[in-house]
Amino acid sequence: MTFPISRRRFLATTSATLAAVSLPQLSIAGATRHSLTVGTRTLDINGRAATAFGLENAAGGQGLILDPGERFRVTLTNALNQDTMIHWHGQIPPNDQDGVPDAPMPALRPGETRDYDFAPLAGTHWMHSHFPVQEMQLLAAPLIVRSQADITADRQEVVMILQDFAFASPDDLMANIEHGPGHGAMDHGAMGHGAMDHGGMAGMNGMEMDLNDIDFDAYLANDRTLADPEVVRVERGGRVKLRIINAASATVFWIDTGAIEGRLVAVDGHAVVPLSGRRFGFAMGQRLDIELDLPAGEGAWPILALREGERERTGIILATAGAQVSRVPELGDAAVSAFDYDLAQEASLQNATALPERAVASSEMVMLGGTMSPYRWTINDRVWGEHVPIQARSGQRVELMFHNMSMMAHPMHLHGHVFQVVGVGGHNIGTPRRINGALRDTVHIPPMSMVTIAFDAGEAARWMLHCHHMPHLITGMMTELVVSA
Ligand SMILES: [Cu+2]
Repeated sequence: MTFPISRRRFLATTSATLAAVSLPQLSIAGATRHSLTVGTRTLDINGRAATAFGLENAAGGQGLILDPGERFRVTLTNALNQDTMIHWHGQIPPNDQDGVPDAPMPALRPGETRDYDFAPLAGTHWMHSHFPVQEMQLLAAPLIVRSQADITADRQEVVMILQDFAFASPDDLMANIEHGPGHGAMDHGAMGHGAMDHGGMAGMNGMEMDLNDIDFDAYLANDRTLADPEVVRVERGGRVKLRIINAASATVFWIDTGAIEGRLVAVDGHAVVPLSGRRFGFAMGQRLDIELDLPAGEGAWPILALREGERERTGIILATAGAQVSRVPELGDAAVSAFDYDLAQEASLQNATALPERAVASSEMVMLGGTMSPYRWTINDRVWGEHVPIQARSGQRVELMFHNMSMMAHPMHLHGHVFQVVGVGGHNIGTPRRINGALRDTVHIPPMSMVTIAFDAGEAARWMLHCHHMPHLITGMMTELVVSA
């Protein structure tokens, strides 16, 4: 998934299947209507054919890249034999284009077509089904909106979308989580948690946490594993901007830039004060933009995504035309740590543009809870359907203090808003403190910790607030922010 920019010659790639995202079309800004079709596709997962969902554009690739100033004018077609609904994650469309079934628009029936038209936010975003079981079957794709600065910068942009894949159906995966392998085992103590691998890991001061509910069959970067990774051709001494999307249903990753030190320049599509490093983590729903300055000579540089708490990894390879590309094993030497159990990364992020100063009109605690057995995840002790909506008034400054009282982390996504992370605290963090943190749409709350977000309530409408861990969402971890006029 690479595309050229105006000041660079076209960079050829080695694989015929690389054009996963369409090349930006030359167009008068706003005049083009794009088409996206939700359908099925066949992937090769380590030599075994797999059927997955996808979001195909007119050029035959997945997802969409928009030019600066271009409107999001899309005709979406449901070519599945079941209902679907696509959410434009990271965008703030009018509420009736937000893409949540029956909130307020009904899902698209098989064969149905629907038009979308709104002014998009620039940055690295994505699109996915708001039916969790469809997202678990890879119904997700990049949604990249380039800025004028992207056009003038002399750097190659490389999109990397990460997903977790299982041959088993989502229903079987859920049955395994809830009841153990074979669905019938009642003895959770002896049988463990079925598909769960007991990814428990001690934090810095010994606190146990549960990391991974499902052992997937494969971890994908741009639809491929490290057995046959995408090789992206890069120029010697060139600058690369990685646009990385965690579209996995239940996997937190560390991005490892290996030999090259990276600069984290944006999260969730919003600029941060650049942060240097070789390893940055992110949870489901989140995005990382990382700039790399390549060495002057020939070379091949794997950009890896490491599954937190485990040895599995995936990734792509950046390689100059003459470089030897060697095989990167799919298992690392040792398990990597849990991501951000002490909020060290989140607390080190600083927005490039803060929210305007404004008095806080409403401040609310949001308790995140749940248990592995029974497998049930809650917001304010309630599941979706029994939830009590959070209220706000349009234009008012709202603060939500997430308190995670459970042993799993929860990436919390708020629809229709960009928020700022303004506070961290908790078991591994210490006394709550204010920070001038990142602008985001999805924030990761580790076990026994708290994170405070601030935002100005937007359009008067019902906006979803939910955990982006799909099995958590399936069991009910969603509520609403109801904004009144
Ligand atoms: Cu969760």
